[in-house]
Amino acid sequence: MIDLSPLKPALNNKPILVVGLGKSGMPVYDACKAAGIDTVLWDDGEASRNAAIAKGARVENPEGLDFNQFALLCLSPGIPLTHPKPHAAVVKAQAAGLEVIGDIELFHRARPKAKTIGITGTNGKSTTTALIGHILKEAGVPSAVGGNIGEAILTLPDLPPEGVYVLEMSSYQTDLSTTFAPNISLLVNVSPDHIDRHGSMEGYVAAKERMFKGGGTAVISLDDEWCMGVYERVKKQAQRKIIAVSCERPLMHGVFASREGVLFDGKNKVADLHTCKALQGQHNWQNAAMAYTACREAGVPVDAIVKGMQSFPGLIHRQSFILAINGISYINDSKATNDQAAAMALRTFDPIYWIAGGKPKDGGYPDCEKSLPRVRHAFLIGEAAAAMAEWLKAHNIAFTHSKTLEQATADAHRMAQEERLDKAVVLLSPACASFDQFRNFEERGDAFVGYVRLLKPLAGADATAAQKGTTA
Ligand code: UMA
Repeated sequence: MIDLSPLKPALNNKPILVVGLGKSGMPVYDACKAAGIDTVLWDDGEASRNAAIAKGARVENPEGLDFNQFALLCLSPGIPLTHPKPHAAVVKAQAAGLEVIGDIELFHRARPKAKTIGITGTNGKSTTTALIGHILKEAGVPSAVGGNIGEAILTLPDLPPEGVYVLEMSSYQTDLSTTFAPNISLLVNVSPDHIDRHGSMEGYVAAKERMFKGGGTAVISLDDEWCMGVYERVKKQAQRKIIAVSCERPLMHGVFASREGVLFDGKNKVADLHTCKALQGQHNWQNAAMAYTACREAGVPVDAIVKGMQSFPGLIHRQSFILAINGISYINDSKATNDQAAAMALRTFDPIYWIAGGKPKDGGYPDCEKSLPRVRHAFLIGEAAAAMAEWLKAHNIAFTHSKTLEQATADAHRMAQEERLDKAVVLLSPACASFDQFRNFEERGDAFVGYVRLLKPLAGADATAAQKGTTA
């Protein structure tokens, strides 16, 4: 746990108001308690409040409180700061002239000299974050990985001075980081997302751009117009060393991953990315190029970076290889809860026995549509199945209405093993949320891995080649 005691002098013996008691809020309470800092807690959910009360915390509805008694408001990232409308506690805090910050800002104020690498972007930031953490670990650099990726920052260990904190940062978290910006900041890509929370695309990009204030290094992709805008503005400010990364055009003074999967640093070839098993597909080559640049800037030797990329096991539930049976790979991409994320998987494999469906999201599947010719057959599950069936019919893609994930796994397995097409995959990449049949995407992915592990090579299959490989 991060030691927050250096914060104490600035608090003037006043308590911190903590609103939101989930994954990031409760560690704020725990770390404050350990440091002898008083807190008053609130959560709009009764169960969360009761859990905090059971831990002995002081829980009070901020509506009835005088905010002048507090040193600051620490808000959880998921709670609206500005849009669609600020949470009532934010309104009261602002009226009382109270700072509103997040847990990452608290960390920074307690450990202002800590070395940090921050990763933001719309897609791929978790993979890039995990990859950087893996490379640093394999290279013997003391490091810890946290932030939006799931480990709240205050739960991370206190690292020695040479240690590096690798932080995935969502736009919600950058919004709440009023003075903090990482030493090395990465912008992987930007496409429309979370507009409801930021009011507009410009608001969303501005939140991400907060990662580049002050000095340090900026690593920015040039492959979309929004990133290009950030690149130009950061360059103009001239406060950070800036390194461009692209997957679309060779860069004399930047890092480039070619369409063929070769990574270049300027003119020098650094690695054949096909040797990095968990980093397949152009979107992963972008992640690899970003991670390579960050680790190089952090002082890791190039050969150690390449070794780290090659041994990276990938993220569970994200295009993660489970096993192969007779050359057919079974891939868990349960994290693909929307069209865009599933489209990335569809672009990566060919031919695909595609397990899709679940609780549908608005907007249909325009991104997946572009890769439909790679789908050999779809196996549909959950609430979205009927609408997906109509959509597939309109594009002449064969499908089976399997209803449940267990049935879909069995159906896809049977067909894939009968046909034994070269490079075929059975892919769970639902393009939908999981809540109609599972608690979350993790539970859905775990269930799929469980069903796949029980599959048997079918009659006539080459049993000697069966079931090789491990879960990533
Ligand atoms: N709550 C209220 N009032 C509200 C809204 C929420 O009281 O109006 C309470 C809820 O009852 C709940 C708590 O706030 O008890 C949840 O807070 P939260 O939504 O900020 O979520 P945490 O559990 O604290 O998890 C957060 C991040 N969640 C969000 O940003 C939504 C996690 O990112 C992150 O892993 C975690 O901190 C640790 O740092 C998740 C996420 O969905 C993965 N991120 C979004 C994304 O990736 O798209 C941004």
